[in-house]
Amino acid sequence: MKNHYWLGLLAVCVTSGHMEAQNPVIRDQFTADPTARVFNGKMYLYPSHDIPSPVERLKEWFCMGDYHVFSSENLTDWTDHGVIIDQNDVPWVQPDSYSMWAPDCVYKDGTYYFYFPSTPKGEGRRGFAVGVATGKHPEGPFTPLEQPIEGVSGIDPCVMFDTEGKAYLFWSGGGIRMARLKDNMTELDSEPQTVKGLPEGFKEGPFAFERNGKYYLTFPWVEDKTETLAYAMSDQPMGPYTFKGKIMEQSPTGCWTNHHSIVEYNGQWYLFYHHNDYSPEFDKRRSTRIDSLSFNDDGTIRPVRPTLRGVGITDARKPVQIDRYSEITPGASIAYLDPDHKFEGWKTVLESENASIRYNRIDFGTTPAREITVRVKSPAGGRLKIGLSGLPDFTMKVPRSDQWILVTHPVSSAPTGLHDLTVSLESGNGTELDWVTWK
Ligand code: FUB
Repeated sequence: MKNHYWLGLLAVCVTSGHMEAQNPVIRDQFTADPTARVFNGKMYLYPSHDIPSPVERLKEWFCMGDYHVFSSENLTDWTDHGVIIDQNDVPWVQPDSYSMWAPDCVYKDGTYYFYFPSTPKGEGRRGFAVGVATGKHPEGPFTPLEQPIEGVSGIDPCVMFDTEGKAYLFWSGGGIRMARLKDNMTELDSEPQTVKGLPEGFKEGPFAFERNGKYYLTFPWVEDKTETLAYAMSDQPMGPYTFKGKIMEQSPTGCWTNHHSIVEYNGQWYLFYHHNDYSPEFDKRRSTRIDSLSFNDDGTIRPVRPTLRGVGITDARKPVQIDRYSEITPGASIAYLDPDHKFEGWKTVLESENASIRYNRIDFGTTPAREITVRVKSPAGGRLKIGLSGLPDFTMKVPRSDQWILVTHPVSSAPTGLHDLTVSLESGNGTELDWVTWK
């Protein structure tokens, strides 16, 4: 996005806190441990906020000092509502402890309850407590309670409601723990207990939910080297739970953590999870991804394959970042536009003839598109074949250039509606593509 026109567009988007995205979905900051919740017909995202550590002791560890909340109506365009809680505004949190780990947020009787772990104040205090902040709107403002929840020692709080509307708190700390919550949502209503029936091996990040009268307890689980996402099911909110298997395998790139939430929105279930897309060299700087999730007839969860394309429909009139591909062939690859500034995003590299990349679900609307523009760099010059599903392919010439240039070509098929795009290299080995758009 180095071209001035698009830099201008980006500046408008960023100043209004507005981002459009595939995976990762938030593209201007790190967003780990994504808890997604639907409130008032909108998707809200409550992640933790990884930052490069300003303090020496956390240079090689997790470092988070505040929480932002994001919202979206289409899972493609996201609004950043800014900071909702800062560590130094919470009375019980040790100042500058930078341990605002995975949060949750739920609604009950007119109030939004935001749950978060952190390091409690006190000389030599170790470990985590879980606090609550309350607000009248999902995007805040939230007011933190004076003290953390008594009896909870650990991280990764998650609240589940049963079919009667009773709330349960799950968290991790020496296994996965749970207790009933009182109606005030801020105190335990039962002795904490460790959830039984889960597999051996490290587990954290519980996310529990109810669907069709069945209770699901899902959690990151180290089966081999790094965290998979796994789950157990029960007919009762407090168990006994029966282990059912994995939802997502460990990452082949070695990112040690995964952390997730599962939510239904407009009739489709989604898995929110994280990966270190913008920080491949250090896995404590993570970013939120979303992929679709579905269930078998018996209620078990179908495994989810992580994708870059993610979910949602992309507007043909905006830059379509085809490096977030649906499918890629040998000879095509992706790379950072600028390895020193990874938030600038990625490019597609078409190394050899016939290499191609496909990007699904582009919306051309009802007004036929008349021309395509490609941001491209082709040291050898060459030809691209452009295919839109259901329409005839055409080729466009790309002039020789060592710099990024915009190349525009007429589109005689006048696309409207939804199409999948395939871009293939006819000639010009080493041609690079940033994005594609239509007018
Ligand atoms: O983000 C810090 C910790 O990493 C979370 O609390 C864990 O679940 C893991 O994702």
